[in-house]
Amino acid sequence: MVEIRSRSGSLPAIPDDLTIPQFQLDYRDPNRPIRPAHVPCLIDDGSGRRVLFPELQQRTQALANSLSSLYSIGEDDVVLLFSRNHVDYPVAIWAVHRLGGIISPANPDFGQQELEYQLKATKAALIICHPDALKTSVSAARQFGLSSDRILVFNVEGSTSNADYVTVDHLVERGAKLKAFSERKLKPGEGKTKLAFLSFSSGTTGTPKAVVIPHIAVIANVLQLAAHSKVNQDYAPWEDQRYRPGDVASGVLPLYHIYGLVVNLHFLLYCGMAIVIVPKFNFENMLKSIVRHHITHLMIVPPQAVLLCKHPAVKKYNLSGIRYIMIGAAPLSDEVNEMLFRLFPTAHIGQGYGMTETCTVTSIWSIERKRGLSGGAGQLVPGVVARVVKTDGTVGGYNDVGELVVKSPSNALAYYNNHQATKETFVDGWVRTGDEVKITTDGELWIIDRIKEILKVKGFQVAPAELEGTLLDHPDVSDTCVVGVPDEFSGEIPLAFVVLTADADARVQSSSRALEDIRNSIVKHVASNKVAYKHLTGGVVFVPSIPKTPSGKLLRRVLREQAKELRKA
Ligand code: 4UV
Repeated sequence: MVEIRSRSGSLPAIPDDLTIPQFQLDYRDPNRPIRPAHVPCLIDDGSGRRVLFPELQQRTQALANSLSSLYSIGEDDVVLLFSRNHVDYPVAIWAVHRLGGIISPANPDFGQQELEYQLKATKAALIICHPDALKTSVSAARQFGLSSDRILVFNVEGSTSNADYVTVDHLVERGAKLKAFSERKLKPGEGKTKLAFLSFSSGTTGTPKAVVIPHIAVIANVLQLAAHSKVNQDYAPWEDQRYRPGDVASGVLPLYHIYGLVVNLHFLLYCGMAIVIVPKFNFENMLKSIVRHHITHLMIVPPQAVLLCKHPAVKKYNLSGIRYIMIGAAPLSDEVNEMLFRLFPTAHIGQGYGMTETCTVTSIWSIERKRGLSGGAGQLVPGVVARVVKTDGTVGGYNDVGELVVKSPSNALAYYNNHQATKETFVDGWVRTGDEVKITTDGELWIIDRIKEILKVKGFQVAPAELEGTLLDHPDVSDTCVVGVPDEFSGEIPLAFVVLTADADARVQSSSRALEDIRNSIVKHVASNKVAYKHLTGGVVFVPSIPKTPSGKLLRRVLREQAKELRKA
Protein backbone atom coordinates (compact mmCIF):
# COMPACT_ATOMS: atom_id res chain seq x y z
CA MET A 1 0.00 0.00 0.00
CA VAL A 2 1.56 3.29 -1.07
CA GLU A 3 1.03 6.10 1.36
CA ILE A 4 2.32 9.53 0.49
CA ARG A 5 3.25 11.57 3.53
CA SER A 6 3.57 15.30 3.86
CA ARG A 7 7.17 16.46 3.69
CA SER A 8 6.40 19.97 4.81
CA GLY A 9 7.85 19.89 8.29
CA SER A 10 6.92 18.35 11.59
CA LEU A 11 3.79 18.91 13.53
CA PRO A 12 3.91 19.90 17.20
CA ALA A 13 1.73 17.97 19.67
CA ILE A 14 -1.90 18.86 19.08
CA PRO A 15 -3.77 19.49 22.32
CA ASP A 16 -6.61 16.99 22.54
CA ASP A 17 -7.97 18.27 25.84
CA LEU A 18 -8.83 21.82 24.82
CA THR A 19 -11.94 23.29 23.29
CA ILE A 20 -11.44 25.77 20.43
CA PRO A 21 -12.01 28.88 22.62
CA GLN A 22 -9.64 27.55 25.26
CA PHE A 23 -7.03 27.10 22.51
CA GLN A 24 -7.70 30.54 20.99
CA LEU A 25 -8.33 32.63 24.09
CA ASP A 26 -6.72 30.98 27.15
CA TYR A 27 -3.96 28.56 26.17
CA ARG A 28 -0.36 29.71 26.27
CA ASP A 29 1.01 27.95 23.20
CA PRO A 30 4.78 28.49 23.25
CA ASN A 31 4.85 28.59 19.44
CA ARG A 32 2.10 31.11 19.06
CA PRO A 33 3.19 34.48 17.70
CA ILE A 34 2.75 37.27 20.24
CA ARG A 35 0.06 39.76 19.30
CA PRO A 36 1.15 43.28 20.27
CA ALA A 37 -1.47 44.77 22.63
CA HIS A 38 -2.48 47.48 20.16
CA VAL A 39 -3.13 45.04 17.27
CA PRO A 40 -6.85 44.37 17.02
CA CYS A 41 -8.16 40.90 16.33
CA LEU A 42 -11.04 42.20 14.27
CA ILE A 43 -11.81 45.43 12.44
CA ASP A 44 -15.34 46.13 11.30
CA ASP A 45 -15.01 47.22 7.68
CA GLY A 46 -17.99 49.59 7.71
CA SER A 47 -17.67 51.35 11.07
CA GLY A 48 -13.93 50.88 11.59
CA ARG A 49 -14.64 49.47 15.08
CA ARG A 50 -11.58 47.64 16.38
CA VAL A 51 -11.96 44.64 18.67
CA LEU A 52 -8.88 43.96 20.77
CA PHE A 53 -8.06 40.57 22.28
CA PRO A 54 -9.29 41.36 25.84
CA GLU A 55 -12.62 42.57 24.44
CA LEU A 56 -13.01 39.35 22.48
CA GLN A 57 -12.38 37.37 25.68
CA GLN A 58 -14.80 39.47 27.75
CA ARG A 59 -17.61 39.44 25.22
CA THR A 60 -17.29 35.67 24.87
CA GLN A 61 -17.45 35.22 28.68
CA ALA A 62 -20.43 37.53 29.06
CA LEU A 63 -22.39 35.99 26.18
CA ALA A 64 -21.71 32.51 27.55
CA ASN A 65 -23.13 33.63 30.94
CA SER A 66 -26.33 34.81 29.26
CA LEU A 67 -26.73 31.80 26.97
CA SER A 68 -26.30 29.52 29.94
CA SER A 69 -28.49 31.39 32.46
CA LEU A 70 -31.23 32.70 30.21
CA TYR A 71 -31.38 30.10 27.42
CA SER A 72 -30.04 26.99 29.19
CA ILE A 73 -27.59 26.33 26.38
CA GLY A 74 -25.32 23.48 27.43
CA GLU A 75 -23.94 20.11 26.46
CA ASP A 76 -24.49 19.25 22.79
CA ASP A 77 -27.18 21.90 22.21
CA VAL A 78 -26.97 23.06 18.61
CA VAL A 79 -26.99 26.80 17.95
CA LEU A 80 -27.58 27.74 14.34
CA LEU A 81 -25.51 30.75 13.30
CA PHE A 82 -27.34 32.40 10.41
CA SER A 83 -25.37 35.52 9.69
CA ARG A 84 -23.18 37.52 7.40
CA ASN A 85 -19.69 38.14 8.73
CA HIS A 86 -19.91 40.15 11.92
CA VAL A 87 -17.43 41.08 14.65
CA ASP A 88 -19.49 39.03 17.11
CA TYR A 89 -19.44 35.92 14.88
CA PRO A 90 -16.48 34.38 16.75
CA VAL A 91 -17.92 35.58 20.06
CA ALA A 92 -21.09 33.58 19.40
CA ILE A 93 -19.12 30.51 18.30
CA TRP A 94 -16.82 30.48 21.28
CA ALA A 95 -19.51 31.32 23.86
CA VAL A 96 -21.47 28.27 22.69
CA HIS A 97 -18.35 26.10 22.66
CA ARG A 98 -17.44 27.15 26.21
CA LEU A 99 -20.80 25.75 27.30
CA GLY A 100 -20.30 22.43 25.51
CA GLY A 101 -22.68 23.40 22.71
CA ILE A 102 -22.30 22.94 18.95
CA ILE A 103 -22.38 25.58 16.22
CA SER A 104 -24.05 24.94 12.89
CA PRO A 105 -23.21 27.80 10.51
CA ALA A 106 -25.64 28.58 7.67
CA ASN A 107 -25.50 30.78 4.59
CA PRO A 108 -27.37 33.99 5.53
CA ASP A 109 -28.79 34.24 2.02
CA PHE A 110 -30.63 30.95 2.38
CA GLY A 111 -34.38 31.04 1.87
CA GLN A 112 -36.87 29.62 4.32
CA GLN A 113 -36.79 26.09 2.87
CA GLU A 114 -33.00 25.85 2.98
CA LEU A 115 -32.82 27.12 6.55
CA GLU A 116 -35.62 24.85 7.66
CA TYR A 117 -33.73 21.89 6.21
CA GLN A 118 -30.69 22.79 8.32
CA LEU A 119 -32.77 23.41 11.46
CA LYS A 120 -34.37 19.99 11.09
CA ALA A 121 -31.14 18.16 10.29
CA THR A 122 -29.37 19.59 13.35
CA LYS A 123 -32.38 19.91 15.71
CA ALA A 124 -31.18 23.38 16.58
CA ALA A 125 -32.16 24.83 19.96
CA LEU A 126 -31.42 28.48 19.18
CA ILE A 127 -30.77 30.74 16.19
CA ILE A 128 -28.37 33.68 16.28
CA CYS A 129 -28.86 35.75 13.15
CA HIS A 130 -27.92 38.95 11.35
CA PRO A 131 -30.78 41.52 11.17
CA ASP A 132 -30.88 40.96 7.36
CA ALA A 133 -31.64 37.30 8.02
CA LEU A 134 -34.23 37.82 10.75
CA LYS A 135 -37.29 37.51 8.52
CA THR A 136 -36.18 34.16 7.12
CA SER A 137 -35.17 32.99 10.60
CA VAL A 138 -38.65 33.77 11.92
CA SER A 139 -40.51 31.96 9.16
CA ALA A 140 -38.20 28.91 9.14
CA ALA A 141 -38.27 28.68 12.95
CA ARG A 142 -42.06 28.77 12.88
CA GLN A 143 -42.20 25.93 10.37
CA PHE A 144 -39.65 23.96 12.36
CA GLY A 145 -41.42 24.57 15.67
CA LEU A 146 -38.83 26.74 17.39
CA SER A 147 -40.44 29.56 19.37
CA SER A 148 -39.55 33.10 18.36
CA ASP A 149 -37.93 33.85 21.72
CA ARG A 150 -35.21 31.38 20.66
CA ILE A 151 -34.01 33.83 17.97
CA LEU A 152 -31.26 36.29 18.89
CA VAL A 153 -29.98 39.06 16.65
CA PHE A 154 -26.54 40.60 16.14
CA ASN A 155 -26.42 44.39 16.48
CA VAL A 156 -25.65 46.27 13.29
CA GLU A 157 -25.03 50.01 13.21
CA GLY A 158 -27.76 51.80 11.31
CA SER A 159 -30.13 48.86 11.38
CA THR A 160 -33.13 49.47 13.59
CA SER A 161 -33.43 46.56 15.92
CA ASN A 162 -36.75 44.81 16.08
CA ALA A 163 -37.96 45.25 19.67
CA ASP A 164 -39.45 41.74 19.66
CA TYR A 165 -36.01 40.11 19.48
CA VAL A 166 -33.20 40.12 21.99
CA THR A 167 -29.87 41.36 20.68
CA VAL A 168 -26.39 40.00 21.31
CA ASP A 169 -25.21 43.40 22.66
CA HIS A 170 -28.00 43.25 25.23
CA LEU A 171 -26.98 39.73 26.27
CA VAL A 172 -23.32 40.69 26.52
CA GLU A 173 -24.25 43.64 28.75
CA ARG A 174 -26.55 41.54 30.91
CA GLY A 175 -24.17 38.60 30.98
CA ALA A 176 -21.43 40.70 32.54
CA LYS A 177 -23.61 40.87 35.70
CA LEU A 178 -24.91 37.30 35.65
CA LYS A 179 -23.59 34.22 37.42
CA ALA A 180 -20.46 32.88 35.71
CA PHE A 181 -21.17 29.90 33.47
CA SER A 182 -19.56 26.59 34.17
CA GLU A 183 -16.88 25.96 31.58
CA ARG A 184 -17.03 22.72 29.59
CA LYS A 185 -13.61 21.18 30.12
CA LEU A 186 -12.34 18.20 28.17
CA LYS A 187 -10.67 15.08 29.50
CA PRO A 188 -7.40 14.09 27.77
CA GLY A 189 -8.28 12.75 24.32
CA GLU A 190 -11.85 14.04 24.43
CA GLY A 191 -11.12 16.80 21.89
CA LYS A 192 -11.01 14.06 19.25
CA THR A 193 -14.70 13.29 19.63
CA LYS A 194 -16.33 16.31 21.26
CA LEU A 195 -18.39 18.04 18.58
CA ALA A 196 -17.68 21.68 17.75
CA PHE A 197 -19.33 22.31 14.37
CA LEU A 198 -21.99 20.84 12.15
CA SER A 199 -21.04 22.41 8.81
CA PHE A 200 -22.86 21.39 5.66
CA SER A 201 -21.46 19.64 2.61
CA SER A 202 -22.96 17.36 -0.01
CA GLY A 203 -20.00 14.99 0.04
CA THR A 204 -19.60 12.86 -3.04
CA THR A 205 -23.29 12.42 -3.78
CA GLY A 206 -26.79 13.30 -2.59
CA THR A 207 -28.16 16.28 -0.72
CA PRO A 208 -26.30 18.49 1.81
CA LYS A 209 -25.33 16.70 5.01
CA ALA A 210 -24.05 17.94 8.36
CA VAL A 211 -20.35 17.18 8.75
CA VAL A 212 -19.32 16.22 12.29
CA ILE A 213 -16.31 18.39 13.15
CA PRO A 214 -14.71 17.86 16.56
CA HIS A 215 -12.76 20.52 18.47
CA ILE A 216 -9.39 18.97 17.67
CA ALA A 217 -10.00 19.21 13.91
CA VAL A 218 -9.91 23.01 13.89
CA ILE A 219 -7.01 23.20 16.36
CA ALA A 220 -5.08 20.64 14.30
CA ASN A 221 -5.59 22.49 11.02
CA VAL A 222 -4.47 25.77 12.59
CA LEU A 223 -1.28 24.08 13.81
CA GLN A 224 -0.79 22.26 10.48
CA LEU A 225 -0.99 25.56 8.62
CA ALA A 226 1.33 27.23 11.13
CA ALA A 227 3.91 24.45 10.81
CA HIS A 228 3.61 24.46 7.00
CA SER A 229 4.26 28.20 6.82
CA LYS A 230 6.89 28.17 9.56
CA VAL A 231 4.91 30.63 11.62
CA ASN A 232 7.06 31.91 14.49
CA GLN A 233 9.97 29.63 13.63
CA ASP A 234 12.46 32.43 13.05
CA TYR A 235 12.02 31.94 9.34
CA ALA A 236 14.27 34.55 7.79
CA PRO A 237 14.25 37.05 6.35
CA TRP A 238 11.35 38.82 8.02
CA GLU A 239 10.03 40.04 4.65
CA ASP A 240 9.60 36.43 3.57
CA GLN A 241 7.55 35.39 6.57
CA ARG A 242 4.10 34.73 5.35
CA TYR A 243 2.01 35.56 8.41
CA ARG A 244 3.22 38.11 10.94
CA PRO A 245 1.57 39.64 13.99
CA GLY A 246 0.07 42.93 12.94
CA ASP A 247 -0.52 41.89 9.32
CA VAL A 248 -4.04 42.64 8.16
CA ALA A 249 -6.24 40.24 6.21
CA SER A 250 -9.31 40.98 4.21
CA GLY A 251 -12.27 39.05 5.57
CA VAL A 252 -14.38 38.77 2.45
CA LEU A 253 -14.69 34.99 2.67
CA PRO A 254 -17.92 34.06 4.40
CA LEU A 255 -17.32 32.69 7.89
CA TYR A 256 -20.10 30.13 7.54
CA HIS A 257 -17.97 28.31 4.93
CA ILE A 258 -15.13 26.12 6.17
CA TYR A 259 -12.41 28.07 4.28
CA GLY A 260 -13.37 31.37 5.94
CA LEU A 261 -14.08 29.76 9.29
CA VAL A 262 -10.82 27.86 9.72
CA VAL A 263 -8.30 29.77 7.62
CA ASN A 264 -9.46 33.38 7.73
CA LEU A 265 -10.75 33.37 11.26
CA HIS A 266 -9.09 30.74 13.46
CA PHE A 267 -5.71 30.47 11.74
CA LEU A 268 -5.07 34.16 11.11
CA LEU A 269 -6.12 35.07 14.66
CA TYR A 270 -3.66 32.47 15.93
CA CYS A 271 -0.95 34.24 13.89
CA GLY A 272 -1.65 37.54 15.68
CA MET A 273 -3.14 39.11 12.58
CA ALA A 274 -6.08 41.50 12.30
CA ILE A 275 -9.07 40.49 10.20
CA VAL A 276 -11.22 43.07 8.47
CA ILE A 277 -14.77 41.85 8.87
CA VAL A 278 -16.73 42.36 5.66
CA PRO A 279 -20.45 41.54 5.90
CA LYS A 280 -21.17 41.38 2.19
CA PHE A 281 -18.74 41.10 -0.68
CA ASN A 282 -18.63 44.01 -3.10
CA PHE A 283 -15.58 44.24 -5.32
CA GLU A 284 -15.03 48.03 -5.29
CA ASN A 285 -15.59 48.10 -1.55
CA MET A 286 -12.95 45.40 -1.22
CA LEU A 287 -10.47 47.59 -3.13
CA LYS A 288 -11.29 50.60 -0.95
CA SER A 289 -10.96 48.47 2.14
CA ILE A 290 -7.51 47.21 1.04
CA VAL A 291 -6.28 50.79 0.92
CA ARG A 292 -8.16 52.05 4.01
CA HIS A 293 -7.07 49.25 6.33
CA HIS A 294 -3.60 48.65 4.85
CA ILE A 295 -4.54 45.08 4.02
CA THR A 296 -1.60 42.75 3.40
CA HIS A 297 -3.37 39.40 2.89
CA LEU A 298 -6.17 38.38 0.55
CA MET A 299 -7.83 35.00 1.02
CA ILE A 300 -10.18 34.66 -1.93
CA VAL A 301 -11.97 32.35 -4.35
CA PRO A 302 -11.37 32.19 -8.13
CA PRO A 303 -14.18 34.60 -9.20
CA GLN A 304 -12.67 37.27 -6.94
CA ALA A 305 -9.28 36.58 -8.53
CA VAL A 306 -10.90 37.07 -11.97
CA LEU A 307 -12.23 40.46 -10.83
CA LEU A 308 -8.78 41.47 -9.56
CA CYS A 309 -7.36 40.69 -13.00
CA LYS A 310 -10.11 42.11 -15.18
CA HIS A 311 -12.14 44.78 -13.37
CA PRO A 312 -11.35 48.30 -14.64
CA ALA A 313 -11.60 49.82 -11.12
CA VAL A 314 -8.43 48.00 -10.04
CA LYS A 315 -6.30 50.67 -11.74
CA LYS A 316 -7.69 53.38 -9.45
CA TYR A 317 -6.29 51.84 -6.27
CA ASN A 318 -2.82 51.35 -4.91
CA LEU A 319 -2.69 47.66 -4.07
CA SER A 320 1.07 47.47 -3.55
CA GLY A 321 0.64 46.65 0.14
CA ILE A 322 -0.63 43.15 -0.70
CA ARG A 323 1.99 40.57 0.29
CA TYR A 324 0.08 37.33 0.02
CA ILE A 325 -2.86 36.10 -2.02
CA MET A 326 -4.35 32.70 -1.34
CA ILE A 327 -6.94 31.31 -3.73
CA GLY A 328 -8.94 28.19 -3.12
CA ALA A 329 -12.26 26.33 -3.08
CA ALA A 330 -12.44 25.78 -6.87
CA PRO A 331 -10.10 25.49 -9.85
CA LEU A 332 -8.23 28.59 -10.97
CA SER A 333 -7.44 29.00 -14.65
CA ASP A 334 -3.82 29.29 -15.78
CA GLU A 335 -4.68 32.55 -17.48
CA VAL A 336 -5.88 34.16 -14.24
CA ASN A 337 -2.95 32.76 -12.30
CA GLU A 338 -0.47 34.29 -14.76
CA MET A 339 -2.32 37.60 -14.76
CA LEU A 340 -2.16 37.72 -10.97
CA PHE A 341 1.60 37.14 -11.10
CA ARG A 342 1.97 40.14 -13.41
CA LEU A 343 -0.40 42.33 -11.41
CA PHE A 344 1.28 41.63 -8.06
CA PRO A 345 4.95 41.19 -9.00
CA THR A 346 6.27 40.92 -5.45
CA ALA A 347 3.45 39.15 -3.63
CA HIS A 348 3.38 35.47 -2.67
CA ILE A 349 0.52 33.89 -4.61
CA GLY A 350 -0.72 30.36 -4.37
CA GLN A 351 -3.62 28.01 -4.17
CA GLY A 352 -4.93 26.11 -1.23
CA TYR A 353 -6.98 22.96 -1.50
CA GLY A 354 -9.28 21.57 1.12
CA MET A 355 -12.77 20.52 1.96
CA THR A 356 -15.31 20.60 4.76
CA GLU A 357 -14.77 16.90 5.48
CA THR A 358 -11.03 17.41 6.01
CA CYS A 359 -11.59 20.58 8.05
CA THR A 360 -9.99 22.21 6.02
CA VAL A 361 -6.66 22.63 4.30
CA THR A 362 -5.12 19.50 2.85
CA SER A 363 -2.51 21.21 0.70
CA ILE A 364 -1.16 24.67 0.10
CA TRP A 365 1.87 26.31 -1.44
CA SER A 366 4.85 26.13 0.88
CA ILE A 367 6.58 29.23 2.09
CA GLU A 368 9.71 28.44 0.11
CA ARG A 369 7.77 28.62 -3.14
CA LYS A 370 6.60 32.20 -3.40
CA ARG A 371 4.41 31.52 -6.41
CA GLY A 372 2.25 28.51 -7.02
CA LEU A 373 2.33 26.76 -10.36
CA SER A 374 -0.79 27.14 -12.47
CA GLY A 375 -3.13 24.28 -11.70
CA GLY A 376 -1.09 23.09 -8.76
CA ALA A 377 -2.52 23.04 -5.28
CA GLY A 378 0.73 23.00 -3.32
CA GLN A 379 2.12 20.49 -0.89
CA LEU A 380 0.35 18.35 1.69
CA VAL A 381 0.32 20.13 5.03
CA PRO A 382 2.19 18.43 7.90
CA GLY A 383 0.37 15.47 9.39
CA VAL A 384 -1.48 14.58 6.17
CA VAL A 385 -1.07 11.13 4.62
CA ALA A 386 -2.47 10.59 1.13
CA ARG A 387 -3.47 7.64 -0.99
CA VAL A 388 -4.18 7.96 -4.69
CA VAL A 389 -6.78 5.32 -5.58
CA LYS A 390 -6.82 4.47 -9.27
CA THR A 391 -10.00 3.65 -11.21
CA ASP A 392 -9.25 -0.07 -10.91
CA GLY A 393 -9.38 0.30 -7.12
CA THR A 394 -5.66 -0.20 -6.54
CA VAL A 395 -3.58 2.36 -4.70
CA GLY A 396 -1.12 4.14 -6.96
CA GLY A 397 2.04 6.05 -6.16
CA TYR A 398 3.72 9.27 -7.23
CA ASN A 399 2.53 10.58 -10.63
CA ASP A 400 -0.40 8.15 -10.77
CA VAL A 401 -3.82 9.66 -11.35
CA GLY A 402 -6.65 8.66 -9.05
CA GLU A 403 -9.01 9.68 -6.30
CA LEU A 404 -7.33 11.40 -3.37
CA VAL A 405 -8.03 9.74 -0.03
CA VAL A 406 -6.55 11.48 3.00
CA LYS A 407 -5.84 10.92 6.64
CA SER A 408 -5.25 14.01 8.73
CA PRO A 409 -5.59 14.98 12.40
CA SER A 410 -8.03 17.60 11.12
CA ASN A 411 -10.39 15.11 9.47
CA ALA A 412 -14.06 15.28 10.39
CA LEU A 413 -15.61 12.16 11.87
CA ALA A 414 -18.82 11.44 10.01
CA TYR A 415 -22.01 12.80 8.53
CA TYR A 416 -24.43 13.52 11.34
CA ASN A 417 -27.14 10.90 11.67
CA ASN A 418 -26.34 9.48 8.24
CA HIS A 419 -24.77 6.08 8.52
CA GLN A 420 -24.91 5.22 4.81
CA ALA A 421 -23.19 8.41 3.58
CA THR A 422 -20.67 8.16 6.42
CA LYS A 423 -19.72 4.63 5.36
CA GLU A 424 -19.04 5.81 1.81
CA THR A 425 -16.80 8.76 2.70
CA PHE A 426 -15.24 8.17 6.13
CA VAL A 427 -13.31 4.91 6.18
CA ASP A 428 -11.15 4.05 9.23
CA GLY A 429 -10.07 7.64 9.74
CA TRP A 430 -9.53 8.25 6.01
CA VAL A 431 -11.67 10.65 3.96
CA ARG A 432 -12.52 9.99 0.33
CA THR A 433 -12.30 13.40 -1.31
CA GLY A 434 -14.06 12.66 -4.62
CA ASP A 435 -11.29 14.65 -6.34
CA GLU A 436 -9.04 13.22 -9.01
CA VAL A 437 -5.43 14.20 -8.40
CA LYS A 438 -1.81 13.45 -9.08
CA ILE A 439 1.06 13.92 -6.63
CA THR A 440 4.41 14.46 -8.29
CA THR A 441 7.68 13.06 -6.98
CA ASP A 442 8.56 16.47 -5.59
CA GLY A 443 5.41 16.31 -3.47
CA GLU A 444 3.21 18.70 -5.43
CA LEU A 445 -0.51 18.03 -5.59
CA TRP A 446 -2.36 18.62 -8.85
CA ILE A 447 -6.15 18.64 -8.97
CA ILE A 448 -7.12 17.05 -12.27
CA ASP A 449 -10.88 16.69 -12.09
CA ARG A 450 -13.78 16.47 -9.71
CA ILE A 451 -15.29 12.99 -9.81
CA LYS A 452 -17.95 13.58 -7.20
CA GLU A 453 -21.35 14.96 -8.08
CA ILE A 454 -21.14 18.42 -6.56
CA LEU A 455 -20.84 21.59 -8.59
CA LYS A 456 -18.71 24.47 -7.42
CA VAL A 457 -20.36 27.78 -8.28
CA LYS A 458 -18.15 30.72 -7.23
CA GLY A 459 -16.51 28.33 -4.76
CA PHE A 460 -19.85 27.35 -3.17
CA GLN A 461 -21.12 23.79 -3.26
CA VAL A 462 -24.26 23.07 -5.23
CA ALA A 463 -25.68 19.56 -4.89
CA PRO A 464 -27.41 18.41 -8.09
CA ALA A 465 -29.59 16.08 -6.01
CA GLU A 466 -30.90 19.04 -4.01
CA LEU A 467 -31.85 20.98 -7.15
CA GLU A 468 -33.35 17.86 -8.72
CA GLY A 469 -35.58 17.49 -5.63
CA THR A 470 -36.78 21.08 -6.03
CA LEU A 471 -37.33 20.62 -9.77
CA LEU A 472 -39.42 17.49 -9.20
CA ASP A 473 -41.74 19.61 -7.02
CA HIS A 474 -42.63 21.61 -10.14
CA PRO A 475 -45.92 20.30 -11.58
CA ASP A 476 -44.60 20.11 -15.18
CA VAL A 477 -41.43 18.12 -14.41
CA SER A 478 -41.52 14.32 -14.46
CA ASP A 479 -37.77 13.63 -14.43
CA THR A 480 -34.61 15.70 -14.32
CA CYS A 481 -30.83 15.74 -14.03
CA VAL A 482 -28.73 18.77 -13.08
CA VAL A 483 -25.16 19.16 -14.30
CA GLY A 484 -22.55 21.90 -14.18
CA VAL A 485 -21.44 23.75 -17.28
CA PRO A 486 -18.22 25.78 -17.44
CA ASP A 487 -18.50 29.52 -16.86
CA GLU A 488 -15.64 31.98 -17.06
CA PHE A 489 -16.59 33.94 -13.95
CA SER A 490 -18.36 31.45 -11.68
CA GLY A 491 -16.26 28.40 -12.61
CA GLU A 492 -19.39 26.46 -13.43
CA ILE A 493 -23.13 27.06 -13.31
CA PRO A 494 -26.12 24.70 -12.99
CA LEU A 495 -28.04 23.54 -16.04
CA ALA A 496 -31.11 21.29 -15.79
CA PHE A 497 -32.14 18.59 -18.24
CA VAL A 498 -35.89 18.21 -17.84
CA VAL A 499 -38.43 15.62 -18.99
CA LEU A 500 -41.92 17.08 -19.09
CA THR A 501 -45.03 15.42 -17.69
CA ALA A 502 -47.57 14.11 -20.22
CA ASP A 503 -49.86 17.02 -19.41
CA ALA A 504 -47.12 19.62 -19.99
CA ASP A 505 -46.17 17.83 -23.20
CA ALA A 506 -49.73 18.08 -24.46
CA ARG A 507 -49.73 21.85 -23.79
CA VAL A 508 -46.48 22.21 -25.70
CA GLN A 509 -47.99 20.35 -28.68
CA SER A 510 -50.99 22.66 -28.79
CA SER A 511 -49.35 26.05 -28.20
CA SER A 512 -46.17 27.56 -29.61
CA ARG A 513 -45.64 29.68 -26.49
CA ALA A 514 -46.14 26.91 -23.96
CA LEU A 515 -42.54 25.68 -23.94
CA GLU A 516 -41.08 29.11 -23.15
CA ASP A 517 -43.70 29.66 -20.44
CA ILE A 518 -42.85 26.34 -18.84
CA ARG A 519 -39.12 27.08 -19.05
CA ASN A 520 -39.61 30.46 -17.34
CA SER A 521 -41.81 28.94 -14.70
CA ILE A 522 -39.21 26.24 -13.90
CA VAL A 523 -36.38 28.79 -13.66
CA LYS A 524 -38.56 30.98 -11.40
CA HIS A 525 -39.53 28.02 -9.24
CA VAL A 526 -35.88 27.27 -8.46
CA ALA A 527 -35.08 30.97 -8.01
CA SER A 528 -37.82 31.42 -5.45
CA ASN A 529 -36.76 28.42 -3.38
CA LYS A 530 -32.96 28.56 -3.53
CA VAL A 531 -30.11 30.93 -2.76
CA ALA A 532 -28.80 32.85 -5.83
CA TYR A 533 -25.77 30.70 -6.69
CA LYS A 534 -28.04 27.62 -7.04
CA HIS A 535 -30.26 29.26 -9.67
CA LEU A 536 -30.42 27.64 -13.12
CA THR A 537 -28.19 30.24 -14.79
CA GLY A 538 -26.91 27.54 -17.13
CA GLY A 539 -30.44 27.12 -18.53
CA VAL A 540 -33.05 24.40 -18.94
CA VAL A 541 -32.85 21.80 -21.72
CA PHE A 542 -35.93 19.69 -22.48
CA VAL A 543 -35.25 16.06 -23.33
CA PRO A 544 -37.50 13.03 -23.97
CA SER A 545 -35.77 10.95 -21.27
CA ILE A 546 -32.84 10.98 -18.85
CA PRO A 547 -30.16 8.36 -19.59
CA LYS A 548 -29.79 5.90 -16.71
CA THR A 549 -27.92 2.72 -15.87
CA PRO A 550 -29.96 -0.51 -15.75
CA SER A 551 -30.14 -0.05 -11.97
CA GLY A 552 -31.70 3.39 -12.44
CA LYS A 553 -28.69 5.57 -11.57
CA LEU A 554 -28.44 8.82 -13.53
CA LEU A 555 -25.71 8.84 -16.18
CA ARG A 556 -24.56 12.30 -15.23
CA ARG A 557 -21.33 12.16 -17.22
CA VAL A 558 -23.27 11.60 -20.47
CA LEU A 559 -25.43 14.62 -19.82
CA ARG A 560 -22.46 16.72 -18.72
CA GLU A 561 -20.80 16.05 -22.09
CA GLN A 562 -24.08 16.77 -23.89
CA ALA A 563 -24.38 20.10 -22.04
CA LYS A 564 -20.86 21.08 -23.06
CA GLU A 565 -21.67 20.32 -26.71
CA LEU A 566 -24.89 22.33 -26.52
CA ARG A 567 -23.07 25.35 -25.15
CA LYS A 568 -20.46 25.16 -27.89
CA ALA A 569 -23.18 25.08 -30.56
O1 4UV B 1 -16.26 21.42 1.21
P1 4UV B 1 -15.91 22.53 0.30
O2 4UV B 1 -16.92 23.58 0.07
O3 4UV B 1 -14.59 23.15 0.90
C1 4UV B 1 -13.79 24.05 0.26
C2 4UV B 1 -12.57 24.43 0.95
C3 4UV B 1 -11.65 25.19 0.30
C4 4UV B 1 -10.41 25.67 0.86
C5 4UV B 1 -10.10 25.51 2.16
C6 4UV B 1 -8.91 26.00 2.67
C7 4UV B 1 -8.00 26.65 1.86
O4 4UV B 1 -6.91 27.11 2.28
C8 4UV B 1 -8.33 26.83 0.53
O5 4UV B 1 -7.55 27.47 -0.18
C9 4UV B 1 -9.55 26.33 0.06
O6 4UV B 1 -14.08 24.52 -0.81
O7 4UV B 1 -15.54 21.95 -1.11
C10 4UV B 1 -14.53 21.01 -1.26
C11 4UV B 1 -14.26 20.77 -2.72
O8 4UV B 1 -13.94 21.99 -3.40
C12 4UV B 1 -13.01 21.73 -4.44
C13 4UV B 1 -12.71 20.24 -4.38
O9 4UV B 1 -13.55 19.55 -5.27
C14 4UV B 1 -13.06 19.90 -2.95
O10 4UV B 1 -13.35 18.53 -2.73
N1 4UV B 1 -11.78 22.52 -4.21
C15 4UV B 1 -11.34 23.04 -3.06
N2 4UV B 1 -10.18 23.70 -3.25
C16 4UV B 1 -9.85 23.56 -4.56
C17 4UV B 1 -10.87 22.79 -5.18
C18 4UV B 1 -8.75 23.98 -5.38
N3 4UV B 1 -7.76 24.72 -4.92
N4 4UV B 1 -8.78 23.63 -6.68
C19 4UV B 1 -9.78 22.89 -7.20
N5 4UV B 1 -10.84 22.47 -6.48
